Amino acid sequence: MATENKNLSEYDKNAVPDAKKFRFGIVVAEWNETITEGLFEGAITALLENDVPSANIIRWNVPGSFELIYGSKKMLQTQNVDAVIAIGCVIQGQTKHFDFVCEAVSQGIKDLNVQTDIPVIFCVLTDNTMQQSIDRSGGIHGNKGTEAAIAAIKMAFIRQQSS
Ligand code: DLZ
Repeated sequence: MATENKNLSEYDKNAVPDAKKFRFGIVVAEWNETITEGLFEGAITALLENDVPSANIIRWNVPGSFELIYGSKKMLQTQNVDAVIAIGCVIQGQTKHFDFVCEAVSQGIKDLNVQTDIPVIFCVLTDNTMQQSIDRSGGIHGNKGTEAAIAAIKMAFIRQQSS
């Protein structure tokens, strides 16, 4: 059972801050939908288990991982959220598209974190095979959506405490 962080100087990596009053945006890419839905389930379950009211969770869909950048930007600009979770899954194919999408979405999400004051969590799987993605979206290697939700709570807390 995780304890709660009281303030930043007492930071404990195993503690999850009180999340009851935070609002979260979740932006979900529709490409590789079975995987991104698994990641979303992991994320929303973790938020609800940490007492985030369902009314404080806003979900938007975007077509692909490339669009997570714009979707996350508009989410943080318009929805009064404390953190955004960007969920996508890019799987290696026959062309260079994988490299371009991975590079763009990782740099784009990084840029939002640099340029704006609201944390955007990178929950984008970049795998060689579909099986690797299955294993990480509720399979044998857990659920990266769950980890992303905990990261979002921690980052919302850090933002609150440092404002
Ligand atoms: C085009 C494309 C390809 C080939 N592969 C993926 C993928 O594996 N995962 C993903 O999220 N999106 C993919 N896309 C779509 C792009 O992200 C984007 O939606 C289109 O290039 C339109 O901008």
